[in-house]
Amino acid sequence: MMKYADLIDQHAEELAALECLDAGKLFLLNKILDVPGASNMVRYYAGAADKIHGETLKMQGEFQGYTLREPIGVVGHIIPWNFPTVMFFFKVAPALAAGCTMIVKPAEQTPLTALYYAHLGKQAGIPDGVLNVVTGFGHTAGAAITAHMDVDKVSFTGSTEVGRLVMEAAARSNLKSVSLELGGKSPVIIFDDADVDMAVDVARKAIFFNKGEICVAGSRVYVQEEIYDEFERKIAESSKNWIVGDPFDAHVHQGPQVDKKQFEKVLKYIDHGKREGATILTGGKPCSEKGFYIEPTIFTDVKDDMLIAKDEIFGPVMSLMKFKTIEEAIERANNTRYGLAAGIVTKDLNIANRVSRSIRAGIIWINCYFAFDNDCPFGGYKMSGIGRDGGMHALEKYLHVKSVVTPIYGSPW
Ligand code: TXE
Repeated sequence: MMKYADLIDQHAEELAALECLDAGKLFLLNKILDVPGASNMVRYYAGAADKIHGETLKMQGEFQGYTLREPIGVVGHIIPWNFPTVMFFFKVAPALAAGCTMIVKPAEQTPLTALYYAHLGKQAGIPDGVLNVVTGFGHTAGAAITAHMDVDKVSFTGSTEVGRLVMEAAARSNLKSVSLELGGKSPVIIFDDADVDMAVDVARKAIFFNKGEICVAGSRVYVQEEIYDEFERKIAESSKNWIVGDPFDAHVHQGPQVDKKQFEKVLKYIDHGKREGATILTGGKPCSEKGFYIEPTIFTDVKDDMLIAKDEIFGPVMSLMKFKTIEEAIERANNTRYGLAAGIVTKDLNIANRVSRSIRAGIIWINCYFAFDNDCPFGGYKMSGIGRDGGMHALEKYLHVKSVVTPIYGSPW
């Protein structure tokens, strides 16, 4: 695994370019964040591989008992197109460390880096048959994995709709273990005492980073009434400096949506928002005739029950809303079927503590957003999923626990 990590670093330039061509993700960020993040994650789990321990059990009878933690077996990893590199290693690195064999099915939109990572894995000396990449569509290649009788576990990241299909297929076949990382509609709550410029920066990144194609995107922004007007004015100004264009250009903040289907889906939601009575503060249309570029879009006059405030759009579209009290903010933030992430911007530690414990979501960012680390478990409450990627928690998904019991004084049975 250490050798694998070194090879990833040595090929960072090609990998970043492939990701840019395939997914429209920014070349520079791929090169300085996603690819080195991947090798770093491989090293993190490599360090865990020889620290997977069992326990000595406190048996009441005259028995000696202990547990073994064994690889769960053959794992199917089904991954999406928005972070092809990060998703690949979120799944593959802990499963390798746990001793599993695996089949990775990348998204049909973005198979290139997964194939390159398989090639580097072979060069690193991972034995044949351990790390396999099978490209293909979801309803064929993906479904074959989820229904297979010899696959022991599926680890899936993608839409909530397909997550449901994955569970159904597992239930109908061999009851394989399933973990799901699904969609989100994450709130960012900005309190009156916040530094407004910092809050604008957090909220802007939370939704426009990676063109909004990110499961933890902060798509619902709630701002307390005293600072609302100032915030609205400043975020409108700042979104003018958010540059959309060629993802190979180092000055660009946002590339094109991944494909035509996603581009059209986002525009449909924007149109729906207008028809429901929300007001466009900035953006609201494609940037150019050619390519799948969409202006960073902010809606005001949004009601909680509008589709744009309820559905995962997966594009650069923010719903900006006003609130009065902390209780109201908590209630509205939790009023969603999702529970993946949340952001809080405040200088008041009591507010930060209270709100972070009251929001039902897998990760809470206080005065920041997207702060990830290898050791940070990540996953959803409610319909955002089951199980955790990241950290030592991810290893557990790929391990069985076996109890072994022996009589201490010969066999009494
Ligand atoms: O995802 P799918 P799509 C959300 C986001 C986006 C929407 C649709 O809102 O707009 O989903 O994106 C495989 N059996 N997210 O359609 O279909 C598929 O081939 C087994 C959030 O691209 O869920 C791909 O490898 N597998 C999300 C993976 O599932 C199947 C990231 C994801 O595709 C399958 C992506 C089937 N029947 C989209 N059907 C997040 N949580 O980050 C498809 N697949």
